[in-house]
Amino acid sequence: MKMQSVFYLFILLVAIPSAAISQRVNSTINSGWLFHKGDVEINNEDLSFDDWTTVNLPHTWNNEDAFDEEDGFYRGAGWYAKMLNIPVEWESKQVFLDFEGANQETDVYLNGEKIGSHIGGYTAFRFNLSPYLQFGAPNLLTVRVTNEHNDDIPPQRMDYTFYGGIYRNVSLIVTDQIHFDMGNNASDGVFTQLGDISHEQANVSVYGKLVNAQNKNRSVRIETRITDHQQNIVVSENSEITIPAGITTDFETENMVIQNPSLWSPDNPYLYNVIIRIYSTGRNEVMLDKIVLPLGLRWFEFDEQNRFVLNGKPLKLVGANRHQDMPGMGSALLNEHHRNDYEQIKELGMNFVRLAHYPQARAVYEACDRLGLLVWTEMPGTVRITQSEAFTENCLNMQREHIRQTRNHPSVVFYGYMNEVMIQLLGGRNKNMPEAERRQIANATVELAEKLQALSKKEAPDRKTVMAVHYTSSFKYVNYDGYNKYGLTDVPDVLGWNLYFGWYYGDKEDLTPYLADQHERYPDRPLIISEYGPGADVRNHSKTPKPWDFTEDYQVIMHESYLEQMMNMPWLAGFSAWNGFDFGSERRGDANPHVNQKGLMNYDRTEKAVASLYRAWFSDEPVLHIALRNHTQQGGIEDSPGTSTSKHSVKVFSNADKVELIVNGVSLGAKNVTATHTVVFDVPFKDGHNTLKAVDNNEVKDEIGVDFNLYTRPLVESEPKAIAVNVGAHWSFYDSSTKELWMADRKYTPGLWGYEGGEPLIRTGGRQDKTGLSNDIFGTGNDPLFQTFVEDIESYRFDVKQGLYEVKVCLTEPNRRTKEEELIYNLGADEETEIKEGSRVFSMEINGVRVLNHLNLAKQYGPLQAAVYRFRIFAKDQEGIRVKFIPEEGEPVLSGISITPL
Ligand code: GCB
Repeated sequence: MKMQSVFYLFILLVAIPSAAISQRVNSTINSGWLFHKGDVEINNEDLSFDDWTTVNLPHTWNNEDAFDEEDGFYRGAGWYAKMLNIPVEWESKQVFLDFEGANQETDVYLNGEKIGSHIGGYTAFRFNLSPYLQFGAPNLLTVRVTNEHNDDIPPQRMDYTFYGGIYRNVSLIVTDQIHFDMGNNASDGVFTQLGDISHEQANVSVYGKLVNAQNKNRSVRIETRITDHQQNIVVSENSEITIPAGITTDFETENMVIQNPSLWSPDNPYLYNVIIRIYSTGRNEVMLDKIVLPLGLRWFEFDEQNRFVLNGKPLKLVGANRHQDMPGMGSALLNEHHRNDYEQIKELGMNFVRLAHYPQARAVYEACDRLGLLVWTEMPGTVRITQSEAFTENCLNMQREHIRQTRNHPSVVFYGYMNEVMIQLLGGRNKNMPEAERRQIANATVELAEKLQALSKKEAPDRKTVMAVHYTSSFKYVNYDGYNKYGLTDVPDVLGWNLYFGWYYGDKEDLTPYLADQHERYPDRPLIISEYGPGADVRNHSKTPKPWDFTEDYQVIMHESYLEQMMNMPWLAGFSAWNGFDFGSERRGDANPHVNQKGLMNYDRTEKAVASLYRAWFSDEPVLHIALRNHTQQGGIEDSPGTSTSKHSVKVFSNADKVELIVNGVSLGAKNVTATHTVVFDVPFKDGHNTLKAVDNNEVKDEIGVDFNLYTRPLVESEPKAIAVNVGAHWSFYDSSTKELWMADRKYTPGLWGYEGGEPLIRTGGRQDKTGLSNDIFGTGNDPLFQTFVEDIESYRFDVKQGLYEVKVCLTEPNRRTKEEELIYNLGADEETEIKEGSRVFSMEINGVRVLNHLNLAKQYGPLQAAVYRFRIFAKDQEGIRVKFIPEEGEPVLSGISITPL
């Protein structure tokens, strides 16, 4: 290695505490790493860091490329390097290097020598550095991480982005030679075990291992204390133990009794601490190591009616799923980001979270303990298993690490393995698979599930196991009820159903009959609806919302219906919405490409309207919310000539008894709030600014302003103003950067505007009709505007007053096979829809003037490329604006059109 690069690295040193320490020091070393994307030869004499960049951890190399317009994202190796300045005092200590997570295979080198490796992207791992360190000297730490696909490692394909890199904290932990076990799967090394618990008394044991890394026997005293929330000592036990030289020994403090315990629950997340210390024995006792564990006293079970029961009381689990990524950062989140997310979920009034689809950061489990969120945590989900021995081994190891790393957290109640693991096997793609082959794969899957079940019960006998399966009944080609048929659903203690009636398939109302049938046939099975919910983009709104329009309105409608249904299934233990937050899924082409938009919250953590619906249902705080926060820019045509208003229904979410809405100073009256916590008012919007004030029977108030663009009937009755139309769509799209409201489309009627000839592109033939495309449209961020079309359009007309106008035309060549075919996780993907191939050529005239000649979008721009033209046109009196499409080959298409008076 070149001397000058070493010197450079010295400058990046992070101060590592070197004071004499009698107990462990745990310090992150996240700052000032060098990073190189791609592989390097680590032992190469010429290794230079010249083209490496400085990064701070957490870090991923996919925070940008997983969102660009090119297919795929970098899945390969990356190298990290950091110089560690190791003080001479640490020679008498033990130094451990702790990774909270790196995706997904990691090799670690110290001073060029490989010291270990780890498989799996979501669990922590740790190495003892002491045998390799040079004390009082700089040591070069290099780490190779790769997120390349590996058939032996779960997850395989999933609907989320597998960001690569060291995306969680890295720490040095320095302990005495005598310490609690640091080598047990990066766990605490010490575990709490709850015994009998009642409202009167709780029984707690603590066990673990002690390590003596010295070459002489040592006698130590172990002190185990339980302290309450105010740090008062509740119980304290001592024991003495001799640890032979170089040996790891078991220890246990049994049956510590707490009288009148404060029980842990979502309403009262009371945490005790267990503080375990090791002291040297003899005249001058010195504390050698100390560990502090959270302790929540609670018990849970399922009753005969399959209800979840916490501390003796039935509790419906109400929650959300959560993925670990945010805009611009990918998965490289700070502890604060993790904590904020769970605080936000809790604030909705929820008591439950599913950490889909993998173990999450330590800060997450700590937050859930503190906030009182019951946790379903699972090992990396996968849509298929591979039948290699290595795959099985990796699954088992991951689950072991996962459980040992998290089982001290009282919030954790469910350990999951497998998510929709038979989606490929039972899907339409495998319709021609011989039954014998399908059964063989199914049996192998069940066998793996049984191994994971056995391991999970052994590692955490006091928790329930769970798996999530998907709806299979209406799959066209395949065995009805596959999961039950092959016996997979008999394996876990609790079954999670991911159900998307009203989105990927069926009607939202199908939820109850489907699940009731499952419950009837398997009455002993505790059930959770582990996923449900439609995609929603807060830029899209509709008066006639439908599945797949990605409107906020449809999202509200579907959640309203699900909530009502789920709360009326007494035997349903609980549910978790898909998803708490939008999240990155590189292959998706929805309204905001590369993002799965089923979040209750946007990707940037701002709220969608539906979040307040949950608050109204579940929060203990007063909730009164006019559901228009993301819909303050609206437009429409007056209801009938001369009314000067346009009526639109507005929802108010509330947990009071009565709500009154006052619009522009006029009361629309008070309405009773029903059990669904939604009140609907028919609001007459006037042109310009409208104020809406809601007040409930407890004097709680909410207020919002809406800017409404009212168009008169006929248009010529008022002064000309801009009109923008999201052609082919039944929803409006708002572009906040240009402040354009692209209104829902309409057929032309005299005096107003609309298309003549042709029909909106609706994809049929799948399990759900879809308006427009679900593809990334290149060269624009306004995908919903370009994703819809009127095909075979003849003309677009605006019956406007005389004047000079700018006419803007938005076009895209839609001819491409839909990418959904490739998105295994898209549950509608077994449809055989193909967007018609073939070229189209057309010309365009505006008011008789030829403005575009022989336009061939496929040839000139390529498919799915946004093309925009602006024209100036003088509309004569009585003439209006008429944009005519003249077909030459194929059918003309139009995605958007606007006119602006100049
Ligand atoms: C599922 C999967 C989840 C997907 C979700 C969806 O069933 O478990 O990973 O993201 O559906 O949005 O399609």
